[in-house]
Amino acid sequence: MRLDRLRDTVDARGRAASDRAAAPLQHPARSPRTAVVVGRLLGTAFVVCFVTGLYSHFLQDPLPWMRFPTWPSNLYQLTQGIHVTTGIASVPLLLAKLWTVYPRLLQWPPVRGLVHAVERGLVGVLVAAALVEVATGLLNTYQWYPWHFPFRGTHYALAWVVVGALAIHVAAQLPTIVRHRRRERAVSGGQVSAGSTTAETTTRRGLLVAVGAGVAAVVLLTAGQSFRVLRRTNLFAPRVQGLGPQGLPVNKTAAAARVHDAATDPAWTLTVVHGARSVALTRAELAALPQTEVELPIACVEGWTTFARWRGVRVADLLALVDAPSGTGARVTSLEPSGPYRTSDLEPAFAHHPRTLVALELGGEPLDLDHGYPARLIAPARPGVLQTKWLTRVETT
Ligand SMILES: Nc1nc2c(c(=O)[nH]1)N[C@H]1C(S)=C(S)[C@@H](COP(=O)(O)O)O[C@H]1N2
Ligand SMILES: [Mo]
Repeated sequence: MRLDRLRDTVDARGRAASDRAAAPLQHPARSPRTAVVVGRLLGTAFVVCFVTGLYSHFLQDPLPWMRFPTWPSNLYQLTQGIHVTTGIASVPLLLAKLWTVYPRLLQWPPVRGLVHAVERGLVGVLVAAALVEVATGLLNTYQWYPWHFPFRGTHYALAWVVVGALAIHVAAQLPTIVRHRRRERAVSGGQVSAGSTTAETTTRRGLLVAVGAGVAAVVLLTAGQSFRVLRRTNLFAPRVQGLGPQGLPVNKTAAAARVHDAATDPAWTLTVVHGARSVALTRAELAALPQTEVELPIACVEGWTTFARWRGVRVADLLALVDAPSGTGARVTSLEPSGPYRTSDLEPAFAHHPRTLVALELGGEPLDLDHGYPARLIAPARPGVLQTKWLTRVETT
């Protein structure tokens, strides 16, 4: 049959070309075991990122039934610090994993049937989604958005793609993963294919040490933006603790938010509303109410956290002025004319929390204009994006 001959010729040529191309890429550390060992670390990093990312997502866009802990007050520093730090750590892991397995792109035959084709296609999706996810996340921490799609929605949707494709990939590779679960097993079990030669083991260890050093380096050089213990080695992170007016970094200035005139207007008042009841308080009237001092962090979604000492009026006390019952939540609104951070909602446990303040002072001085003068919200365990600056209104929800 001529068709059979043609198929055999194509197959032989393809195999020869594949072997020729793959030969120079052969490396003792490019073994299934390396792929499994690095894959385990990378998979763990992705799962940690996914879970902490979901937490951050739902804090900002909760489903109606969701309730969040108000304690510990630095909870979001922990979850988001871990999110960004593991994301950064996954860069060297992802590169090592791709280096280990990319010669497989050249394998012959490219597909061995429908299941194999689907599996390879999904690996393609996984790799592409993971690269975009990690790269956009990293650029976001530097507040650089060189693209035209909304960051949050894309990062969130891709996270599901990555985790879904990862689950299928792990399931498909389960036999290999189990075989390399423990080296002793592979060797003592006499499974020749799974065991390693000494040369292989040595180069693999070398590679893993290099990858481990890479992970340690990127963590040491950036995690100081999130965690005080590492602040001395923070050389590359976009934020430095303690830098900025009143020792606090500023993302959005009053000028950028176009609130300068409204925020410095001596006629400014804070309006507090519950149903038909409302009061408007000047800054002097707010300052004459009982003041509370708290030590609370600004923990930004980009990963940086800075603690500060705030002083101001409890939101609960303001709500009591308009007879709001303790089960009510609250919405605060900024003078900022537009933008996603103009309002934020406090569920009842946060609105009535004794450490949730309309802050007037920071570090013993009136708030800097860039930190939200005349008044800003500060509450425990919330992402920075929800700590609204330049308040004009507090209303019950
Ligand atoms: N009105 C208003 N409030 C805001 C913001 C803003 O852009 N507008 N930025 C938020 C963000 S993202 C953070 S992390 C904290 C601290 O931001 P800053 O660094 O700009 O002070 O304030 C929050 N409050
Ligand atoms: Mo932020």
